[in-house]
Amino acid sequence: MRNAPTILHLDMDAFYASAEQASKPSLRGKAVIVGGLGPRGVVATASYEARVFGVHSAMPMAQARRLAPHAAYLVPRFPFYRAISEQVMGLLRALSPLVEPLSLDEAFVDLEAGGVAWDEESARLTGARLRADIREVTGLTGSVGLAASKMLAKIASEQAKPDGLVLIEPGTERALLGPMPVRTLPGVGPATGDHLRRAGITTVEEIAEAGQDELVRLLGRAHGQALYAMALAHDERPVVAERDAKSVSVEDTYDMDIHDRVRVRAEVQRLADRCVQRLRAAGRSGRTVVLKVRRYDFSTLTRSETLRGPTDDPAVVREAAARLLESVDTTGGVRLLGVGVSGLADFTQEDLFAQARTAVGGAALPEEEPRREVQDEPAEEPAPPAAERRWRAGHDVRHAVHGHGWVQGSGLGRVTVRFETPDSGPGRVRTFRTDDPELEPADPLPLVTRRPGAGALTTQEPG
Ligand code: DCP
Ligand code: MG
Repeated sequence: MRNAPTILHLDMDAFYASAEQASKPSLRGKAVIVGGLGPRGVVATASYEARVFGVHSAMPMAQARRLAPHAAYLVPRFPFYRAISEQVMGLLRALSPLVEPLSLDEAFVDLEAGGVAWDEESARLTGARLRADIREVTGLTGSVGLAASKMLAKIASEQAKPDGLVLIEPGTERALLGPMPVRTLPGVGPATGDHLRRAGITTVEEIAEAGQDELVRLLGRAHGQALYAMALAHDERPVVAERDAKSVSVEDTYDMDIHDRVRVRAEVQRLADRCVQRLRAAGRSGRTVVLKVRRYDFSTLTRSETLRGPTDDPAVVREAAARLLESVDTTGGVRLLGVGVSGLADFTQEDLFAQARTAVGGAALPEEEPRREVQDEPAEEPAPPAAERRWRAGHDVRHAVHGHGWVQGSGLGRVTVRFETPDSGPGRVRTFRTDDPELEPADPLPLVTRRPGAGALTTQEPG
């Protein structure tokens, strides 16, 4: 392990919700919940103001509504978040060739490989500058962790949240990890956590004290050894630039074998979505979809399917992964599932969408419809009438007279619009008929407006 804290982990704060608040001045400082709004919807994320009520990611939306009835509820706008993510990843790539995105709002950066940091002081300075740059370019805040390993850098950014920076000094890792709950370590989910607790192990220090043999006895060879090493703060995993990677894949090991075929299918879909998130965060696309299955008896098989053209479309990857799963017998139960995309290429989004559509046999979405992203948006029944479907809660609109705004709600032939922009004050609400010819869907406005040669727009505003 290196002896300088030059691995950086960045994680944007309440990413989707912060993006919405920056875009909609009336929501700043308020509880905002983003996710699927249908009866089976789940929370993608909640603003920190909403977290006070106990709302968090992956919670059923119905439960969130009970906890925070007065919050603003919005559907996710993935193209908007992706555009911000590209700005952030661009700033990271300016620091180092070794940038490993984990999702739209999260990445590791090897600062040493980029020559921008070599010791504690230069690392701290680089991290602080990065946070300032992110704020200036995107208008949003991100938290930074710095450490000598990926595991510790990620723990540090978690501690830094929200809007902070934490640096873990090399040599202090074990003392820091010791009192932390076992769940802090990567790969320890609820079931492994329970398993360890029944053996009297609740903290990282207790894992270290138990020793490797005991861990292997409790959790099996691979998992036991890996966990023991992490408890000693040993983590040699390098930062791998997705650009150099030949494939992008995600996998999950399950604490208990999954027997239920429906659950296996659902897990594969979820992994496909996560894989596409990583692919997109890296600005890439791929032609071959790979499914990996490790069965109850540790027999591991992979199946792959090559598409006609490269894709980064979640629907295409999901469908291919689902097809591949149909050729695998999982009756005895599975302990690991993985989905990957290989044959990577750099393509512009536009090309990809066109090719992805061909790849699924011309099942094209109408051009004028915003692309419905599959992730976290299960089919939401009942479908609203066509006129109202144009006006999705939270999406931007433009009115011929009143200008730019966003849909606050629609129904019964009416649509309510709040007229405000990222650099206006909180705006006023007006209601229109859903077929009002003066109202049309619009693209999101940039969160930060800059004049050539000038700083941020704030200098221009009176008062
Ligand atoms: N996300 C999601 N479903 C989840 C978790 C996250 O759709 N179960 C989405 C919404 C988040 C984004 O991914 O905004 C980033 O995930 P994070 O876990 O980093 O959560 P946040 O950025 O929202 O909050 P934090 O400040 O805790 O990082
Ligand atoms: Mg985040």
